[in-house]
Amino acid sequence: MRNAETRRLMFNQNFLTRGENYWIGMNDIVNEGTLVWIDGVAQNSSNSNFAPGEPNDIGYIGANADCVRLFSSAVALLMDDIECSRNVFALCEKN
Ligand SMILES: [Ca+2]
Ligand SMILES: [Ca+2]
Repeated sequence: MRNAETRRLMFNQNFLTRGENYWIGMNDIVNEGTLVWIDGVAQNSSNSNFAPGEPNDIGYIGANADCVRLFSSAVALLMDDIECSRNVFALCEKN
């Protein structure tokens, strides 16, 4: 999910169901405001694609949004931080 081309292909092929959310292995559980991928790689503008105004540490029911979802908008796959307690699908990537 770090690769923009991969996300573009997935979007074009309607790989994700519109309206569903998918964990992608990025969070700021350890240090609020410092997002890292599950393997320790730091989040930056080239390995992520957040929706406008995100990440904002706000989820569906308020603050402490520490896990990042991927979802299909009308124009692209976008990221947003939401509560880690949400029960959503998960995307796994093989090397
Ligand atoms: Ca957070
Ligand atoms: Ca958010």
